[in-house]
Amino acid sequence: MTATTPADSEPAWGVWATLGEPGLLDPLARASFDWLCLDAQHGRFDDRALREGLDVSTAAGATAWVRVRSNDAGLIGRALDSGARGVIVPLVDTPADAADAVRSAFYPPRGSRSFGPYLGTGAQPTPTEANDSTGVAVMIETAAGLAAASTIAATPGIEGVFVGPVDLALSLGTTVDDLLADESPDSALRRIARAAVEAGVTPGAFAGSPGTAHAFAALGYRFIAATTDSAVLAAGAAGLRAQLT
Ligand code: 3PY
Ligand code: MG
Repeated sequence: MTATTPADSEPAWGVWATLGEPGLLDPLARASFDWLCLDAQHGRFDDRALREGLDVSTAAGATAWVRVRSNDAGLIGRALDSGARGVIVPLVDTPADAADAVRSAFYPPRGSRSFGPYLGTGAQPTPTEANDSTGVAVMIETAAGLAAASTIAATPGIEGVFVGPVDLALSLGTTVDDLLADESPDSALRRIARAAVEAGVTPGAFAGSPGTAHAFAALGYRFIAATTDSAVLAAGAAGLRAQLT
């Protein structure tokens, strides 16, 4: 994801890792997806698995993001200290929440991230290098976040907004299928994508399956988690087993 991802470009397709197994990230990282995300909110990544998973992903040449557990300066700093390219921050409801996430992710003068290069391996980036390469994507996944989508997307320092469709559907009292099927020009998912594009940041979303990923792409989303580590394993295992019958 870059702040300049054009609307007519190919989406950046990602894999969402939830199993908390660093070793699984090596084959995923080599499978030519554009990015990976290690999910420390709902996935099984504890602090150590996150660090090891980031090492494995980076060694395999992947661009690895972390979905942090919450919008917390300590968690955001630690994910970045461990080598994440950027953080995906859940449940961002207001521009003030988005500004908090940015402050946590960048060193002064842009933010208030604390320096302590002890978790990563290899040469550690200087604060200036880190500030130039760190990404923050804020999740819009509530009715409040939807209402504030334009001002959230316009928060200085964010690289993208990222839809959590399941929480968004829960918060709006609907379903993900109905959100995707809403053809009105002012549908929730179109409003969020439009807010991002108008603010010059990338619209992203969790899809979880190729069909849903294409549906998000058709709505203008360009940074899309198209599958998960467990879905990859299940599909691979089923496909290989079928070859034995
Ligand atoms: C959601 O759909 O709410 C998510 O956070 C995806 O993981
Ligand atoms: Mg969610």
